[in-house]
Amino acid sequence: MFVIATAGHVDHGKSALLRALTGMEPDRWEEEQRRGLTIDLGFVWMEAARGPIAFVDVPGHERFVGNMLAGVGPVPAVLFVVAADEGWMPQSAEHLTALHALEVRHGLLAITKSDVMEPELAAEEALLQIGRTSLGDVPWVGVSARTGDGLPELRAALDDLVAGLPASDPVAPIRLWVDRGFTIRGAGLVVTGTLAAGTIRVGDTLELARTGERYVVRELQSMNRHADEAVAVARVALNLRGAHRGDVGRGDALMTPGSYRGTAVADIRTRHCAPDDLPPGLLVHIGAATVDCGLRPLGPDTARLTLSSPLPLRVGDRVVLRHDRGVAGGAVVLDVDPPVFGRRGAARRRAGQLDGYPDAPDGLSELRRRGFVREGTLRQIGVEPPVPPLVGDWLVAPELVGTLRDRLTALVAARTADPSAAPLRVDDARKELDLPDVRLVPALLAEGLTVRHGMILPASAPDQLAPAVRDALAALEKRLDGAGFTVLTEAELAPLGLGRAEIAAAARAARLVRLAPDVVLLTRTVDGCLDVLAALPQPFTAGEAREALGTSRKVVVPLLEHLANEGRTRRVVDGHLVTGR
Ligand SMILES: Nc1nc2c(ncn2[C@@H]2O[C@H](COP(=O)(O)OP(=O)(O)OP(=O)(O)O)[C@@H](O)[C@H]2O)c(=O)[nH]1
Ligand SMILES: [Mg+2]
Repeated sequence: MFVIATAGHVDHGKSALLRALTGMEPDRWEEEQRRGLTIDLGFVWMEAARGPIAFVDVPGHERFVGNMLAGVGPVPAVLFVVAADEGWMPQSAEHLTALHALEVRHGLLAITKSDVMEPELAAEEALLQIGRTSLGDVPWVGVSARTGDGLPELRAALDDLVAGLPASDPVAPIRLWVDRGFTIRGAGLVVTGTLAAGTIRVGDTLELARTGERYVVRELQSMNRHADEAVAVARVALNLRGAHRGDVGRGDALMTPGSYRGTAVADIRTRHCAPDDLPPGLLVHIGAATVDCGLRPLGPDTARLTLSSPLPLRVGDRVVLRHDRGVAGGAVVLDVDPPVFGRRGAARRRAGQLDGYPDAPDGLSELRRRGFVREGTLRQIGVEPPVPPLVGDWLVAPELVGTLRDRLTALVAARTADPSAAPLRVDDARKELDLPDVRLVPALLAEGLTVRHGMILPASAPDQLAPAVRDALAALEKRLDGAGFTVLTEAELAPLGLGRAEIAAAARAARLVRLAPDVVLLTRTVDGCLDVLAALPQPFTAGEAREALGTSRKVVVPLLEHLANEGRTRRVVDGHLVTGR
């Protein structure tokens, strides 16, 4: 299925042409038919050589430009209509500006009312105007809805047009901009829209971006017929289970759950208008949505938009900007998660940064800017992950991986050079390198290094314990055998011949765990306490762990942190922990 929107000045014959082509009535309202004027969007379709073509018929009157924009927003191709007798008119120009802002690249020009006047003159002027936009050189056809002249040629040209449309991604996450919502007795709420990418199936769950509410698709129709699934590009009508009148309407977006983030502040690059020429208050149109927004110019062609309500924007989205005098131009969304302006000069610096942003989403520059980012976060803003995750779902900029690896190696080397220094703990390395997740530390270890008992050690580190230390430890282990959870202090250990350097060596050899000067534990005590914790009802709190071990807060807090860093316990909600991975 293909979807094409009309465009053109009021009364130029858009609706009459669709009526003649499809035999269907695009003006749905009694008022529209009475006044011979399209007010709101109309939806009709026809069978064609390459599959059905659905049309979104838009109003040409300047008062209804908002409705027009809701219709063309998600549609990839346009049937541009100019009447032979009137030629190029103000809303011809305004509609063209909007199509250019949205970067619509596929179109066809119909010069209507060819029974009233020869179409050539009007065609010449229109082709000149259209040729300067993203639509470029388009074919044209002279046609009369009254006599039917030119209709066969128009059909043939439409077949050619749809043959040249790019395929849409059938597995993309859904972002369905709703252009109509109505209720049917006995069935509840039905919403319609142009599905630009992805596949919707009966039984799918979609999330309403505005509220986060989820709805199951109970029934799916395309062209008034039931369908088990609809693959983009398509016109779809969805009956949503549990939705009531007014719950979902024009401008709402139904999304694949978890696939998006609502954005109220976005940095943009303007197209065909300069930020300084725009008023500080505007309307922004995207998909079928229209919201008020504030505009703050940053650079000669960059600005920050602050939306009155959040929208599920993606990097690379094209939007239309409109003020009270009409369509002003458009913009491409560069950043949907821009930094807050803090200190003086931040806006100027930001303008400099935005100069380097590409128009099309570029995964690698997005990753480089952030350094670290979760795969899902990139996808939510419409950016394909450019590299596989380093660990978990963490992507790290390729250059940064090398730098971090070198810094980590240097940190470890500094510790190993000093025999009295304790080995570098994994969590300290995380803090030192400012990593967002402790799991990144092992992933960044250079060859020859390994993690043992929460410490980073040379993989080949031999058990270099001096005989005296080994004897002292053996005696200690023997003394504490069966003693339960016992905490040692440096002060207690020193008389046994275990000073700071010896404790550090024993820690490297995984015989002692030193959490603080007066919290030193035998490694086997730590192992043993895990059995105690595992026997607790899961999840447990730090307080419960303290009680079970019969120790103090001062001990249990670093101990639990140590266990978490080693992955032997896991934090769940509200500071609760569970044992095991
Ligand atoms: N003679 C002649 N009249 C036409 C032709 N096409 C449309 N008309 C007439 O022009 C008038 C406007 O036609 P519409 O189809 O309503 O125009 P429109 O572009 O849909 O107008 P809006 O939707 O309000 O922007 C109607 O009275 C039509 O009968 C044509 O090919 N020849
Ligand atoms: Mg009309």
